[in-house]
Amino acid sequence: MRRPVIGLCAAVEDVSYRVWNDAASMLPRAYAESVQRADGLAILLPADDAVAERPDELLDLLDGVVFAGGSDIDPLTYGATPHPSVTGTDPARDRFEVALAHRALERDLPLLGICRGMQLLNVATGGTLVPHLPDMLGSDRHRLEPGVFCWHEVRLESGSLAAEAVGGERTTVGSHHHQGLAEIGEGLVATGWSVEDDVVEAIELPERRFALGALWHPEVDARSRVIGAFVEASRARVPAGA
Ligand SMILES: [Mn+2]
Repeated sequence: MRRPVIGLCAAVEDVSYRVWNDAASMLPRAYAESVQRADGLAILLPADDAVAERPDELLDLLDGVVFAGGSDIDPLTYGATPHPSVTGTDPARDRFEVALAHRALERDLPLLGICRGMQLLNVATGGTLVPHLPDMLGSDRHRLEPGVFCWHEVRLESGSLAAEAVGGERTTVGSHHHQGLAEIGEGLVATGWSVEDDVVEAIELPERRFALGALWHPEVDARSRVIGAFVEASRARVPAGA
């Protein structure tokens, strides 16, 4: 049987490599490598406005889709006003990912949102975001140092997909975010919370076979079972004999 095809939505960032400084479609390699370790076929998906118009053209090729981390979602995407801490937004990426998330949910295609991708899943279902958590918490404990993950405890709802994917009701997670969820999107339920401050860290759609958002980064944690659980749910979509 072939491996499940897992699409990873790419960022566009200014990147320096060898003699070049250029805008690049990119993701940290941990995303692809964690999918490959779970015996999935990882492919990188650059934003594409034609796909935003007709998501089936792309979703027909996939068994699962990952909304990855990256820059903040444009506040205009969810009807909020700009905030000074929100920079580097990419409306084309937002359009592409919101359209893919909508249609993937309609088709019940397995999807996993990580960090920004968790926030994207919330926005795509009509939810809103806290623009800058330190304004609310009085602390930047979910993003202590630029470019370094900090680790904190999360508790998970018993019997939830989040708890099943993690393999327990308590876990330590790699964190690097300054935004959180305000209003929860339609059909979503919160199933994970930061132990220290109750920030919502996991959301899911119970009606779907695998629709999970995590505010943390399972792809950088070799002990995490989350990517493996997602790839297994995607594998179930591969036709027998394919
Ligand atoms: Mn966190």
